[in-house]
Amino acid sequence: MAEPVYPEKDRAAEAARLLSGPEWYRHAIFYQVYVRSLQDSNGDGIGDLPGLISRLDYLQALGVDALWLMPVMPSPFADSGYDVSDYRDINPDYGTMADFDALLAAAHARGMRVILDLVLNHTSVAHPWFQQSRQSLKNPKADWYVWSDAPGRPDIPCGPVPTFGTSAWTWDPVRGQYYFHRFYPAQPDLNYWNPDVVAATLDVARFWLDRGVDGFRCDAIGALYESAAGCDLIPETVAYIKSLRQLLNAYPGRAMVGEPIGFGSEAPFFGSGQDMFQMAFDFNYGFLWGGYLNGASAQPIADHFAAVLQANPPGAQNALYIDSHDIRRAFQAALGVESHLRRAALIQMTMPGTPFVYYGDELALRPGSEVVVDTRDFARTPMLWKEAPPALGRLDFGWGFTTGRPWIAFGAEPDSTNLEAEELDPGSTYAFYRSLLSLRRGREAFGAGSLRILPTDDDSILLYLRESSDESYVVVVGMDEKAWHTGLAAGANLPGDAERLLGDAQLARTGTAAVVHVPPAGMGVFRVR
Ligand SMILES: [Ca+2]
Ligand SMILES: [Ca+2]
Repeated sequence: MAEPVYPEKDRAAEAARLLSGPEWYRHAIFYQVYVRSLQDSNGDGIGDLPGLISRLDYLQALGVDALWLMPVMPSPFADSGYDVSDYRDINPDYGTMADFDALLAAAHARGMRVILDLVLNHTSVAHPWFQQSRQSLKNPKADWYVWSDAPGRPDIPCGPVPTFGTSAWTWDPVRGQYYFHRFYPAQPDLNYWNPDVVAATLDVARFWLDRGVDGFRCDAIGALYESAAGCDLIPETVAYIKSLRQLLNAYPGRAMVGEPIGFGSEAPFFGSGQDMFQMAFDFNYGFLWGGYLNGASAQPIADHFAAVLQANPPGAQNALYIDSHDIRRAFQAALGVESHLRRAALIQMTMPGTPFVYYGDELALRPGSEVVVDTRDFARTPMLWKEAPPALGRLDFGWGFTTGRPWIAFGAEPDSTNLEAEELDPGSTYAFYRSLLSLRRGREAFGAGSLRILPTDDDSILLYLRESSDESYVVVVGMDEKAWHTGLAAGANLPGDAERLLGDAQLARTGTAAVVHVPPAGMGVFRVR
């Protein structure tokens, strides 16, 4: 091993400094948890909060700073918990409020934060608010939902979000009217034009902040209000988000991330950078990286991130993911090529933004094939913690997730994608994630540094520089999986010599130019100052 070119900082101290400051969310690595599929503690086949608590040490060792819990509130489960029937309790499948408090305490004791999925656009049909609203045209909550005599209203020009059906209106025989829903019929939209709804939902946020949560991931938040002018992030919804942010600001050190609807710029979700969301999901990269990395050209990725940086106000940044509960597993988007997935993760960790690792990304978890709620379940299969003893039938084994029968069948190839197997293999995706998360930790340049794209004369090489006040890093990602490439970046003007911290590419300076040699599917991260 060569002598380090640059004196190493105390990365743990740097991480502690960055993660305790007001912009901690820019430096944190988030981990998206589907509680149902992470760890079962009582053998009923359903992951739960005590199970999650038992895996916090694992997550901390992996390098995770914050957890996003997908919905943990009571729900009839028509949409995997995104149909809430009680905003102030815990789904009994997952545990109790005492279990939740214990999770918060255990996470905080490890310096990890916990944000909750806040699903405010709609409730479950089973929510008492809806049950009351549907009773008559005149009751205290008659106007809490969006009702109509016809399956449509001139002031509501939108249909359902694609994949949730063909009509946004469902007949309710109790009330004798139709109700509006952007998502499944079991998810009626709340009527935000009613100030009581605004007050009640802000109160829900207050309830959880008082309980000690560190913020929210706001589901479908652009869809709160509808008007003749449109249904997505109209001015009234913007005003609501600003109220929510004001509420959040009363609690120090909290942050929230918004889920846009569809593609386009995330910038409208940030406002000034101080008055709406701190983070919003980057749908473009999350959905399209598979195509980017399959192409030979690095240009679209470079263009995307350069445009993002241009559009976003100071302090706010995109939340970067390579898969989630809503889309296919990263392994599928990578067309089954793990090196492809790893390069996508490298970009996710080193381009401007906050990385959100979906549980199982670190194992390159394969998709499942069983459907319980809908086909998105293919990306929601349980974690694989242990190898199957040879004597046991693979299908009957719980893989360390459960001692019982799992709520849904495990994903494909469990023999090679369980944690025990990957821990033993220095070439595994898990080993790669360990080094990748460790690389990002305590390095301000990746969380909040500037970005300079370094164009080379070979378009199958993505090359960029991230800089903080006292450190500079070069990242190189090869687009080609089959051949070596050499690229010359004229005028790169790198500030110093290259010390490779990760990967297999080579980087050298020749005058003001930089030269990179990239193996097939190669990559590299270099410190240059
Ligand atoms: Ca359980
Ligand atoms: Ca709505």
